[in-house]
Parts: sequence; C-alpha cells; structure tokens
Amino acid sequence: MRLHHGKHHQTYVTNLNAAESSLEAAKGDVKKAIALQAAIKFNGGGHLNHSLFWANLAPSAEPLDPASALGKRVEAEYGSVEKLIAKFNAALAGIQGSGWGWLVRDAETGSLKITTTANQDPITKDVVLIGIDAWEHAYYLQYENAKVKYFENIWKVIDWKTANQRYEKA
Ligand code: MN3
Repeated sequence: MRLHHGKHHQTYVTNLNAAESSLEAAKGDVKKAIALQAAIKFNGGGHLNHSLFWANLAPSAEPLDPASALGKRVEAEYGSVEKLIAKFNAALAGIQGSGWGWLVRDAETGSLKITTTANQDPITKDVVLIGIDAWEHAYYLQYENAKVKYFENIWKVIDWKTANQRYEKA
C-alpha cells in the first residue's frame, strides 16, 4: 500500500500537474489543448480514483451498521451486505485488463448501483460510496495471480463508515 500510494498514485499526480501546466501554456491553442485531453483524463482519473480508494480503507474498518442510512438501503436493495459484496466481487472479477469497481448512488434514481470503469476512467456523475482498485499493481506483490483472493480480503479493510458518510452527504 505504501508503494501503491507513494509511487503509483504519486505518478498520476506528477503527470496531471505536468499536463495542467502544458494546458495553461497552450492557452488559446485549441489543437494543443485537445492533444492534452487524454493525459488529463488518465492522470486526473488516477488521482481522483485513488483519493476515493484510500479514504475507503482503514486498518480497523467498521462493518456496515444495519441501522445506518446506507445499511437500510443495502438491505432493501440487496438483502444483505454479504450479497452486495458477492455481486461487487463478481463485477471486479469480470474486468478485463485494468480498471475499477464501484458502489455508487445513482445521481438520477438515488438507487445503489455496482459498476466498473476501465483504466483510470473516473465516475463523474454518480456519487461514489466505495471504490476498489482492480489494477494488477494493487494486488500483485501480495497475491500474485490470485486476484479473487485480493477481492475477498480487501473487504476486511473497507471502511463502511466512510461509505455511509458519503451516502448521507449525497
Ligand atoms: Mn492503483
């Protein structure tokens, strides 16, 4: 996690800052500005996604309180937190290549939704409650090819208190 935070996340921040400087320098040059969009999306997404991920994690993570607003919603929509996690992990396992798994509150309907994004594409409209990094760099040092084990174990440090706070704020 230290390597992930200090090296991987840092690289997205460094490259986003460089792209933003270039964009500022390209002021008025539409062609140059367009050429920078991919770097801004990738590195900006990487920064946003990891920032959500770190705040999701805690060494003494709190389980979902069934009496909380999110606890009630999870029970109504999924039956139990275990069933939600099973669906979330199936979605994570289905990602081909690099990407992220998300539990979001749908901006239009208010319902919970499990979704995935490829690469560092961020969630821009719905409210993220939980994000899980499914890139190889997130698990390979510890789990090697056993990514399903990583998906199972990550829930031991997913802090539902943060998720509930995000849900209430939304
Ligand atoms: Mn990562």
